[in-house]
Amino acid sequence: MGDLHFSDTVSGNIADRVLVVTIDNPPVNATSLSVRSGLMAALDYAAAEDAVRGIVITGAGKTFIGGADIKEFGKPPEAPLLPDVYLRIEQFGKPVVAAVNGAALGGGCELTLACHGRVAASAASFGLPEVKLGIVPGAGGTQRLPRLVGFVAAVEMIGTGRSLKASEALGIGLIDRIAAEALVADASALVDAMAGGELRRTGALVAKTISDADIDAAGAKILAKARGQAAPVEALRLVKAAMTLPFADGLAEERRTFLRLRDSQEAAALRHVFFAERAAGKVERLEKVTPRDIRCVGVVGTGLMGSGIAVSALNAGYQVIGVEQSEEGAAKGHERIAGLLDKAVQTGRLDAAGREERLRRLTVVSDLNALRDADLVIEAVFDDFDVKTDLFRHLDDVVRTDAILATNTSYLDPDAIATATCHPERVVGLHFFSPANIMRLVEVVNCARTESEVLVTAMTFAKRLGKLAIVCGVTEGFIGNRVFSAYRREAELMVEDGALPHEIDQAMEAYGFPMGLFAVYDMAGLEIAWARRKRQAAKRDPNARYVDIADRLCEAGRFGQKSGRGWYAYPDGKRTVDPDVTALVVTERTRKGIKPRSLTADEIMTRLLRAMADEGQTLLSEGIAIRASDIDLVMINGYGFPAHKGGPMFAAGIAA
Ligand code: T1G
Repeated sequence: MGDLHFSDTVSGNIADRVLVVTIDNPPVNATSLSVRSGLMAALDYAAAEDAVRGIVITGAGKTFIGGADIKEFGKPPEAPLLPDVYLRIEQFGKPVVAAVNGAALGGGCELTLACHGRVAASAASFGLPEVKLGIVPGAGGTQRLPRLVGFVAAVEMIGTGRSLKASEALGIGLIDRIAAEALVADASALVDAMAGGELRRTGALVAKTISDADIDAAGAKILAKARGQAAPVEALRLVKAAMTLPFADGLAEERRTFLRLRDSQEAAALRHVFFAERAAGKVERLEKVTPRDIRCVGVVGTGLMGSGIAVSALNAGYQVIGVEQSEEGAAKGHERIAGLLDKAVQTGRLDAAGREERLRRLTVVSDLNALRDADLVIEAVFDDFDVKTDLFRHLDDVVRTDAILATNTSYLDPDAIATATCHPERVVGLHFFSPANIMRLVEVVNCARTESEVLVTAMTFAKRLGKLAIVCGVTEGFIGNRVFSAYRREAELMVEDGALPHEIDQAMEAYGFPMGLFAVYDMAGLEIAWARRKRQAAKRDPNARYVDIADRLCEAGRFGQKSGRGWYAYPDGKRTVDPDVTALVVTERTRKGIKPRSLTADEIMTRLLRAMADEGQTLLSEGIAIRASDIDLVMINGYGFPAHKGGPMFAAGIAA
């Protein structure tokens, strides 16, 4: 804290005639009321003191400002309002420079835009993530950013919510410089350089004109991804307005839009998702358990799943040992992993040096004994009970006593796999989604005998991979596949009842799913599920309603997209409704004596959502899922449920 006290969260001190204002409002220096009023008090002070030549604003801790306080969104705003504070900064008679020490997000980024100069630490980042919360920037961001960096870069940032590193921010002219050594000293030097001169006020700048074609092209990219959400569309409209409207009118329009969106269902849903993600990592009785140190990760099986897991672990900085059954298999596994890294280089997500460095941390061998030094071994071999139990028994003999064994099984019982070992307490499930290096979701399966420390270590590991880790109890298919099975069943029942597959898909896509269920089936292939159904046929309840249509499709050799036909036909690769499938559906309905009745898109979605929420309730009552919001996150991140609808439990009013 500095010598000068402006509010509970804002303090200042004077060095070389510059007032250095520090915002200290843990955890992320959100611009809550005491920050806003503290900034106003600091401006009052600096205006009155002749000895003060200018102001530097910085943040305490690792964040500069994480934005407006999202927890305050439901409450009536209290003056001074953020846009007014920023307008005052912009119009201030002495130079105000932001010394950006960490993430400057939302209202934090907007504060920097209102300043006369911006200096950043190399670890700083800049973003306007409001669209991810279903809103638009509400403190001048949509009007100031295009004036500073131009239309295209502004639309890209505001329309997607993507953050930029300091170096990228410098590249587009968002900041003046990256601090060489001492951030605050550098920012103070900029104040000195500006003092007495004409100040560069962002609101007074004129955005560089660009052609209508360029405007349309940049806008089209945003609209293509909006999938029915209002916020990106409004963001685009506001940034366009900045090119034509006077600054004050643009600000007023931004404010109106911000307030309207803030109270929308879409914003409530996305706020729910934001807090759900923060809650997900927390397991009450485990808060005080310290995770084990993991450095070396073994991955047994380097096929599609294993190679993705290996790449994730390499990206997170781990030593990785892949194991295959033969020399030849090991060589292929190495090739697959290197191939995934190559792809990352081609798409610009990784540079050549990063690729080399990762490959130096990788070995792929054909000998399980290589895992004697591993801290964690993840098996990603064929999903067969005997194969997995055999492997775990072997591993038991090879690995250190404190090493953790994780299974990536999707459908087998991990408790039974654990029981096959001498130390079931060190067995845990890590259920990755394919492709594992891309998909964010990991279900961390807490088996009957998993030790707390093992569970916490697995959660911490998944988070270090950059994944969203959701704790889940043991059940067939875990959270995601249980809910998926429930709504898949409902969808197939609806096909019998009167809706055609493409009508269900259209209803889901209109709701916000990137793809309907039957299109997804065709993409994934129908034969694996068919084989499973045949295996389980004997166990099926003969009195339960069973829909045969998928079986009929498979019997007719319609295995989905790769065989050119499935629930749809694919002439020239394009998904089209197939009259043969419609005929097959009609035959099945007649055979069962069902009198079809057509279903509206609303009815379809109501039934699908109810099936999901009911299964979610069952998972909660069985203790498989800890909280309703975890189920929402699984469906959003693993199954394409639209985030802006909050997840099936939120949509049903179960998770507030
Ligand atoms: N408001 C309230 N709480 C917040 C918060 C915020 N903006 N940001 C984070 N938290 C809480 C979070 O719930 C957690 O709490 C703790 O801080 C640590 O978060 C007018 C309309 C800043 C990069 O969308 O991206 O500005 O669980 O675990 O990994 O236009 O938090 O410990 O109780 O994520 O170090 C726009 C959201 C707001 C930024 C830090 N801002 N935050 O990451 O910690 S809208 C955002 C983040 C706006 C203006 C408008 C990250 C972070 P708890 P964490 P982290």
